[in-house]
Amino acid sequence: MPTTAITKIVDPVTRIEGHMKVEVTIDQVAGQFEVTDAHSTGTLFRGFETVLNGRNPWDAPIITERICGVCPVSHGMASVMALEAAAAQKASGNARILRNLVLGADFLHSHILHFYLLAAMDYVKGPASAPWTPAWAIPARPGLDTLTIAGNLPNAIEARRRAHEMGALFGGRMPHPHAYIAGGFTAVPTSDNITKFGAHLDWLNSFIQNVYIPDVQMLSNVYPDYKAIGDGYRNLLAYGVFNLNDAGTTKLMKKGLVRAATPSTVQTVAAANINESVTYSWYDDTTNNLAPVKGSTMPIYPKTGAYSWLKAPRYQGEPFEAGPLARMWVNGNYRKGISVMDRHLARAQEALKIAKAMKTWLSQLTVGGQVYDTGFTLSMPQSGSGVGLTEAPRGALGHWVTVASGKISKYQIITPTCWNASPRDAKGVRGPIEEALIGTPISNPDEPIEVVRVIHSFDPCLSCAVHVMRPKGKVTVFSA
Ligand code: NFE
Repeated sequence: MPTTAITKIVDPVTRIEGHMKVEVTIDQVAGQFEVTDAHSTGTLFRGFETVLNGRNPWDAPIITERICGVCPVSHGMASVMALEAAAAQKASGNARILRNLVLGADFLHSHILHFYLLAAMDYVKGPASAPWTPAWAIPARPGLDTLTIAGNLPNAIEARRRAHEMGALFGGRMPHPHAYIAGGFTAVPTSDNITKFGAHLDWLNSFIQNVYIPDVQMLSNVYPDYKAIGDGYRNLLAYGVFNLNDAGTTKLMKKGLVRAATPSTVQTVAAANINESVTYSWYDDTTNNLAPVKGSTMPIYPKTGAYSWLKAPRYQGEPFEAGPLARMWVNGNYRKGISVMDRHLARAQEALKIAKAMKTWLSQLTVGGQVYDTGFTLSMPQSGSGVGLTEAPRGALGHWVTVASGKISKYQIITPTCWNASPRDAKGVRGPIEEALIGTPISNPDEPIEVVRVIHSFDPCLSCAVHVMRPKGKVTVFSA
């Protein structure tokens, strides 16, 4: 272990999008290196809210789906929900079911992609060639053969392709399906599409049960120490998703939150309790601590003390973790723990829950049936506002829209990664990933693979550049 500080750039740290860096301070505590502080930085100004101002409200789902190629369907869903709330309408019947099916397919592709192509590489070695190298040395632990390229990785790629094809069968294309419109859905189910969708779904159900879940369990068995690493605040938040009736009163994954002090008590969630702090974000301080319905996107760069383009969303002033573990915990489906490995296990088990439900939904479609609410006014209200709270694969997602003179006058989006990867808030309280990193034991400060494992357990839709600092030493920089 080096005793003199070093400066080093590792590029890339891993194989995800390039919009994030995390700076950690590593120090010796009781003779062991561990993370003693962390700063999470979103390095990309997204600005979709600004793009939407002055647009026709009908454009919002199409535009907001472009926020991301991994979770576009969730943005389409949140957007149509917000518009329908503004117009006091709801999609029903076939439209509700088709929305669920295409969103469900997106969850399946995303969860499988995350485990095999993004997270597993933190534990097993790839071949010694690009894009697998350069890579940090991973201390060998036997028993992970199925996670290699000679193991289930090719099957995972096929699983992802099949899930994408399912989305395209009803959504028209993947990513960015254009089928989500306020008031309904644009595709009418045919027997042919239902049969094709069902064949892929059966294959995926089998893959999830017989390959994905056993592989995650195997990883958890080989790395039991990661059940005690990366817990964070233990506050969990879910908005709920997949309406099971047209009124939206029952959902496959319900809305709720739990706090660390009372983990068995699911509390209600109200959008009015959410606000966003910008004290440490590159936004104008006059927009600090606003509820998203009143929120504003006023970039200021540079700004003293700020270190992220992410705002810091808080619920009743507290940071909350969003994601599959939050959803599964709120629903009572997974309550074994909160840690790196629990996030992976809950994600895999959620995939099975959704895939099984999709089989039922498929059987509920009416071939050739109506997919648009004819009672829906084709013109949006000239003025009004609405919120769409739903779930993306990575967790709670909200869109807030205000319409004035027939145009969008305000649009605010809070993504799950914004909840998880947020910087400090106005009170100086760390975001969930920052907090989860504290106390993480590090075996080699020059190649702190443990830091990446904690970050990846949240499945952030970002790439990570990790800055490692040692007090009194030079700075070691790992950039993606
Ligand atoms: Ni870009 Fe997304 C999901 C959303 S992450 S992947 O899941 O919303 O913030």
